[in-house]
Amino acid sequence: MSYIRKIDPEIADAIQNDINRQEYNLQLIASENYASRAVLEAQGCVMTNKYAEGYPHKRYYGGCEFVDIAEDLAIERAKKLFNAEHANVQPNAGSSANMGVYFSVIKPGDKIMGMALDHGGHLTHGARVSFSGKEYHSVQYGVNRETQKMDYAEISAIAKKEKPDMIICGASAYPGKIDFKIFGEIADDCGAYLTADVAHIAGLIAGGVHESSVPYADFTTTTTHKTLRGPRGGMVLCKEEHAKTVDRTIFPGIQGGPFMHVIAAKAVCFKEAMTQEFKEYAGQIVKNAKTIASELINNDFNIVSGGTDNHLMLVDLRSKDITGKEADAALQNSGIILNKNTIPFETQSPFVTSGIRIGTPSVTTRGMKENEMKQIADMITRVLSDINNEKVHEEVRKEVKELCSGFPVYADMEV
Ligand code: DSN
Repeated sequence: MSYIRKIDPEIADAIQNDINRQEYNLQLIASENYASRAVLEAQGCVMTNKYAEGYPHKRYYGGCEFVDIAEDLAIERAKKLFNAEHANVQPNAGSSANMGVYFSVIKPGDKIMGMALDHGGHLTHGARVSFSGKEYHSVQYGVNRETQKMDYAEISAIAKKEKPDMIICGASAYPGKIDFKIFGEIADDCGAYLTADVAHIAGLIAGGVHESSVPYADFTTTTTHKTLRGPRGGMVLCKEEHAKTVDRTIFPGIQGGPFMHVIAAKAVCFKEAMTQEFKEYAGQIVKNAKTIASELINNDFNIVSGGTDNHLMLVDLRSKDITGKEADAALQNSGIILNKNTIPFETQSPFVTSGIRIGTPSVTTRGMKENEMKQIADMITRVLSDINNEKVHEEVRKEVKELCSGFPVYADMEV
């Protein structure tokens, strides 16, 4: 990346510092990952220059013959990877994928039913502050107070009473498996469309570790950069009967020129996700998350719902008398990067929170396994047990750097 340094040293420094930050800290943010060099190269390529409004072979601009190859490959691979009838790979983000689906089949004022944000849902699943809560009449479901898991009987009862036009399942901070088949039945029973937003677990589905939503949902939306480990972006998968309306809604409905460099990188990501190595990666993500959760439970932490079946867990810090905000800051100062997170039935503000979210996609990409997870759980425990002790932070910072040095990912990258 020598050109950046010549032209813009300030940005070169910022990028170099972020390379070092990513390399020598433990990335435990559940929605982040390390994209491969092949994905990064595609995302940084000359296709960024190309306008290609429209779809492959039906563009509004000349010179699209090579970006057409990239988009055709991305579409075909996405369909194969997820066994889907139709794929639209143009959404720039998960939020625009969701917007594209809602705008396709429901009208402003119609009723949507998604999981509440503080129970693990996403902003675009009907939260008041998002377009989804403003444009639509939003009703929300949550987890059961006792089990802290989805209660399908209760979700079904809400659906029967509210008769939503669209049900949204999928979550950003839910550590359990989601039963898409039951959601399909609930949606059928009340005549609603079902959208499964699998952004967090798309890599687990692709790797065969979690059941796919595709057979049961009218629409499956996802981002491509979380467990799927591709470039930052979104995608819609749907039944053939909805293909035309989804395509028309994504372009020209809500987006203009697609990011062809990102679409090329999505194609690379889907190819990588079809490999045996990726299947093993997806399995290891879950094994790693289970190891951290059980170690933290042994160390007397409360884990929401008692454990995890996916790539993340939520630690309820109320019994430790510390907030998510304090824990997040102390861990960051020790080289452990994660995020404060609301827990079900949260009483603190979203800026403070009672919990933290821990995810294993990034550390698993580095090649870390159960032994390293035990070490990570031990470091988290030491920091959170003596949260203001700068000496502990310093010790842990050193251990984190040593651990990361043994599992290089971008160490040879230079700007
Ligand atoms: N912001 C993402 C997350 O961290 O879960 C969801 O889009």
